[in-house]
This record gives sequence, structure tokens and C-alpha cells, in this order.
Amino acid sequence: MYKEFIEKISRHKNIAVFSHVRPDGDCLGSQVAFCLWCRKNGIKATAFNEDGPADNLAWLQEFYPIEQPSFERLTEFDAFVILDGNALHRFGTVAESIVDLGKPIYMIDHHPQPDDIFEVGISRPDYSSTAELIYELYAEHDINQIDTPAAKAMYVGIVTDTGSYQFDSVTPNTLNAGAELLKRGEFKPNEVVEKVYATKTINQLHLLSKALDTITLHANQQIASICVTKAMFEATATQKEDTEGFVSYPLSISGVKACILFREDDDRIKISLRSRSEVDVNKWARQINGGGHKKAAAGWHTGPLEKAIEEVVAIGEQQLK
Ligand SMILES: [Mn+2]
Repeated sequence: MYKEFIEKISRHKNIAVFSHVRPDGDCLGSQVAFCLWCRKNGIKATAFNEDGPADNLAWLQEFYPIEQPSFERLTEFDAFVILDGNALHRFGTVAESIVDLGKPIYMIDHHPQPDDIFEVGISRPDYSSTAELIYELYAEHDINQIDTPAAKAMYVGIVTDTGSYQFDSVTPNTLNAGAELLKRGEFKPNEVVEKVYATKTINQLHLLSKALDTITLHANQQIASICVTKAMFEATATQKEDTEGFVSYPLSISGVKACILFREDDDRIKISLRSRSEVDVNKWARQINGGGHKKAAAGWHTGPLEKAIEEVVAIGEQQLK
């Protein structure tokens, strides 16, 4: 998978590596592990993210620094790599401008429908996570280069992008990658998982409690919705980041095939979609200004909330017919 990639990337001396805006465990874990791979192989890599990591992922920066990009610095680099996204606009305004520099851009990602601007693009929607793809890079090149920091970083990526190995994107290869990372990284899985997940505040749980109350079934109990309103944020002194993971709760209802989280933001209704059936939420999200994967996607609606629920449910219902 990586023959051409390794051959070409090795010719560069100084590269910039971007992870996508509003970074998650997969893009940051992949970025850290990939930059460590570069360092081990004589390529100077600078890790950039426009937003910076959330509190529960900030510890990954102990393994490799993640910096704020600037337009001025871009001229330093002779190539660019984007991870866990396949279109530059997902990486922020600085990353979007690299296309004008005429330098090679590489991509490693697991989302469908990639752009075609890349020198080499590793695009594998059949992989659970970008971190699993970075594991493949190590495995194909020299698996002994996986040290504890790289192993922990990739483990974070796989665990967070698979709902802790629960999603149907998990393959024998995913489990094998996890096993190799545990073996080579010499850490216990709970060590990493607690850092990533046991970080909730009481206010976040109060917000969750209010949101759970809104769960409603639609379309013959096959679609479930859950809502978070501005009033709920105010009542619990929380903010939009505090809804992380809420979308998964309705999916645990027996018989529910797909679910929708509606979040009232300042100027629009943010919509997250999850499926655990043949319902393709990527297709669904593309009809509401968004996209993603078959099983997890996002989009938005201009509102108000009631109208958004009605229209978005109706789109999903079409797929059930
Ligand atoms: Mn990912």
C-alpha cells in the first residue's frame, strides 16, 4: 500500500503535517505517530492544527508538539501531508492555501470520495481509522520502529474512531493492529482509555441528562432523535463541545437503525448522524450540507429546531423504504 508513498516522502527534507480542524483522537493520534515515523526516518516534520487539541487529548503533545499554523511559515516546507481528511478545506484556512504553493501534497485517510490533488493519496474507506493506516505504514516499512509513544498515539486513534472497537468498521486487521500496539507499546489499554474518556464534568452529565429526556422515535421506531438546545447549555453552564458522544445514546435502543443529534448552535442547527444498519448516513448528510462515513456523518440545517427535525427525519425515512 505504501511503496510509492515511502519512496516519494523520503525524498523530502522538511515537511508540514496537518490534522483536521476540531481535531479528534484519530487525527491527532495519527499525526503524532506519523511525525514520529518521519523523525525516525530522517524527515523533519512539523505538526500543525488550527484549533489545538481538547483537554482529554492534549497529553499526546508530550510525544510530539502540535503547533498553530501560519501563512508565513508555509514557505519553509518542501511538501505537505494531510491526515484523516481528504479535502483541504477540512484542515482550516492556512492548509487550504497550500494548494497555491505548487509543492507536493500527500494524503492518508479513510473517508470516501477524496479530492484528486494529491501527489500520493492513500485513501482507504475500508479501514476503521487513519491510525490503523498509520500502523500499516509502520508494519510495511519497519514494524520495530513502533515505540511506546507511537503505539499509544495510534491506539488512541483506533479506539476513538471505532467507539472502543464496537463499530462495524472493525476488522480482524483492526484488532491485530491493536494487539501489536499493546505488545510493542508496553502499556495497558485502560491507561490510555481513562485519559481519553474519564474526563467528564458534573455539568456535562447534567447536560446529558436533559438531552436524554428529548429522545424521540420516528419512522416506525427505526430512527431516533436527540436534541440539545441553547436553553440546556445555559441551564448547565456547558458549551457545544460538551455534547461529544451524545449522538451514540439513542443507537442503543433496540430496533433503532439510525439516529440524529440536533444541536442548537448560535446561527444554525448542527446535525450528527449515526447508523448501525444499512442506512447510509453519508448519503443522508450530503443532503443537509455535510458528509462523512456510511455509519457516521454530519451536516447542518438553518433551523428552527422543529423544522430541522421534521425535514431531516424525512430524508432518512426515504432510505428505509
Ligand atoms: Mn478518522
